[in-house]
Amino acid sequence: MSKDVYSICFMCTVRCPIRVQVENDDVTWIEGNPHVPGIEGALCAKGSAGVALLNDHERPQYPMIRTGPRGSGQWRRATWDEALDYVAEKLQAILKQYGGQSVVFGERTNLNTHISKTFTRAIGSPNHFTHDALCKGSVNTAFRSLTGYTDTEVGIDYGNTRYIVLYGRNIFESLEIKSINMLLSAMEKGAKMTYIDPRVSITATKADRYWMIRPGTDLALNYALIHTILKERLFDTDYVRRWVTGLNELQAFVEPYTPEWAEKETGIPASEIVTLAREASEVKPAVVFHYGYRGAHHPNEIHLRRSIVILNALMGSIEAKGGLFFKKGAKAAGRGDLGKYNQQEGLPKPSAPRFDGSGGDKFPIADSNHGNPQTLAHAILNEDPYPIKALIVNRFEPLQSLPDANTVRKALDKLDLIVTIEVNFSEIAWYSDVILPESIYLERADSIQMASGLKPQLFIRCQAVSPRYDTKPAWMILKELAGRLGVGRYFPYETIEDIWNFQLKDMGVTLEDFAKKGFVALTDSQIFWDRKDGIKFKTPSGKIELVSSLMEKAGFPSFEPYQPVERPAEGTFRLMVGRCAAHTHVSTQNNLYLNELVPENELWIHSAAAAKLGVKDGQKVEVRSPVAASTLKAKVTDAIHPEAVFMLHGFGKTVPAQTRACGKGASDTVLVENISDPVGGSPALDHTFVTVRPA
Ligand SMILES: Nc1nc2c(c(=O)[nH]1)N[C@H]1C(S)=C(S)[C@@H](COP(=O)(O)OP(=O)(O)OC[C@H]3O[C@@H](n4cnc5c(=O)[nH]c(N)nc54)[C@H](O)[C@@H]3O)O[C@H]1N2
Ligand SMILES: Nc1nc2c(c(=O)[nH]1)N[C@H]1C(S)=C(S)[C@@H](COP(=O)(O)OP(=O)(O)OC[C@H]3O[C@@H](n4cnc5c(=O)[nH]c(N)nc54)[C@H](O)[C@@H]3O)O[C@H]1N2
Ligand code: SF4
Ligand SMILES: [Mo]
Repeated sequence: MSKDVYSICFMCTVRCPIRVQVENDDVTWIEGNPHVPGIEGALCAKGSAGVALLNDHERPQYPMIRTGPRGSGQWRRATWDEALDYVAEKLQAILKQYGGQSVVFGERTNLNTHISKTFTRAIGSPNHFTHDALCKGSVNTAFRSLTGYTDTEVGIDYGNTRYIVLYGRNIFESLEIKSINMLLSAMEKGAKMTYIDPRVSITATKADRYWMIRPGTDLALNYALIHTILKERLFDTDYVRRWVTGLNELQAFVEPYTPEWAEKETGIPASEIVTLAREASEVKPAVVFHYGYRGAHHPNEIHLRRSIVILNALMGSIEAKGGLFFKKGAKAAGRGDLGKYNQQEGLPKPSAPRFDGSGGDKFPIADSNHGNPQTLAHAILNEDPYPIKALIVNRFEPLQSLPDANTVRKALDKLDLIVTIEVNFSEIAWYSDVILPESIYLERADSIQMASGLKPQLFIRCQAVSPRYDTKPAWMILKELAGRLGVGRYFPYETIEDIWNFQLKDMGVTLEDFAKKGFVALTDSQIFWDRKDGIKFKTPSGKIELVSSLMEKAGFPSFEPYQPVERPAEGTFRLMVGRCAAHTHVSTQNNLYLNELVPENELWIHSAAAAKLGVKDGQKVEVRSPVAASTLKAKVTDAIHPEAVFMLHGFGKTVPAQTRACGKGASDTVLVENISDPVGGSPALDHTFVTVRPA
């Protein structure tokens, strides 16, 4: 018997809608949901490799309790009751002695985050964190400082753009299917792309203009662009008059930052900078200066991200066709909100401050809904602000995603309890006391997804096949644990249908509405706000605040004189990191198919620098940073700026149970120093200098 199941991919966080073909409880085919505009059957390599994850023997197959020292790989198989009783007993003792705040729950944001947040609060802890700060915390803060909205509340109208500028936003490798399909169609209609990166990525090869910028100097480029736009009055005057405050202050600030000045800093010719400003202005407001995620992370990142958002504001492209837009949710479509368990009445609101100083002393204006987990090791080691005794992680890998991983590992040794909810034998799973194996996305259903946008839609992850092993969905694991801790009343569901019905109760949508196409559109037409009078900026002034009340109130200047990012000393290089199309962060390196495509990472190094060091292409080199050293193969190339070296993120695994990935390549996370942008909240992952020598 063959059947189609509409669901949501989870080989990466993008969550593309999929159609899964199932025969005799086995997956025979996966493709993008053909009914969803912009997807239309498309799937990436990682999405296709979901089948290999499903059938993988090298993943946790049952609950496991550690029997030897941490990380020794000595385990005993446990039943679910045994494992959950064990965790509950330990947690209870910790909660009693040290209070709710001594337990930290970390996870990558996912469809069930409202349930994990419920769990954390129910046990009295303020310490739920997500990946957000590590990924794009400073982008989030930059948007809030200018518009009052977080970056997740903003989208890009790729399909109608006429001009796009990407700062290390390697969109064709670090990909999202729908965005690149829309962008490619815009490029077919004549949209122009400028790509800026110290490294020739795949995206660089597809761009109309590529600039190999000196690493860490994008801010200088942007100040010169703003200088030119203001001097030549290339901005959208009506829009700026109506919606922007602080233009005079901006004008005075950028006065000294001429294109000629920026040329010396960035290596990009002044005349080209002026040309870009003029070209973009010609097609405004259908212009996108992409605010990016990962490239150019330095301690002053807040000012780079703000300068990018300001360029969009000057083009009038915020809430414009072909520019950026505010995502519209259920309310804008005249519906009630999707239900969330963490909003239920009576759920405790812990009064202790967060462990990570998010929204507090360390990161006063970072988004404390997400936290700043890069302080985890410091907090544990120094008991600052209080003792932390237990860590529960769900779909998050502190040992490969938090900078200076060796120090993180050392800090974990101080904990009384580490519990990991996982689908892989990750470094953190292997270092835990208990592994609670989650069923993979094809084996489980999850909470409904609200996809806000110009046309808000609801998507649903349905279970395609039965679990291959003794695993459970996280929403069930947390409910069963909560029950054992005496807070089961906050989890009033037995089945996924109970969760769905609770979520849908105010929406005017039923489960049957998903049956035909796997999703529900809440409107027929795009919802744009009226650019003359209807844009609902959430700043105190109701406008885009170039002089930001959020920042100034916290004592951070909106504009700071340009300070060049430190240049590498003779014989050292700036370490840059990034992704490739075949892997998801740190998750897929052991996947049977994807491991074959890209089995290890290499160190990109400029050929002149390599020649000086006597390093040959393919040769093993030692890379040494102030905090660690690793070895990997060199990739000698002219396609990188001579001041930098580059490696893919996510390799250098040490868990023997992952036989395909173990010992291959090097971990960037061990090498990078733990330095942060204290205003924006992101770790400065491109701010470490390394030396290189033949191994
Ligand atoms: N295949 C795949 N796709 C993904 C993901 C994945 O894991 N795999 N993850 C998703 C997630 S969570 C994210 S955050 C995004 C990340 O998407 P991107 O931000 O596009 O991510 P990276 O691949 O890290 O690319 C960063 C680029 O910045 C460049 N760079 C470094 N320093 C500088 C600099 O000073 N200036 C400039 N202009 N560039 C610089 C690097 O050379 C690198 O090419 O991708 C998403 N899509
Ligand atoms: N050094 C360095 N650090 C970085 C980055 C970098 O480039 N360099 N990138 C940063 C960025 S952009 C991001 S977004 C973060 C991402 O950081 P993470 O969220 O930690 O990384 P992921 O690889 O997305 O997934 C983490 C874990 O989730 C597990 N997992 C996958 N699917 C499931 C599931 O269905 N259920 C459960 N329970 N677990 C699952 C995977 O096996 C993996 O171990 O890392 C950040 N940290
Ligand atoms: S981008 Fe690829 S891996 Fe990520 S959700 Fe979409 S299909 Fe799956
Ligand atoms: Mo990310």
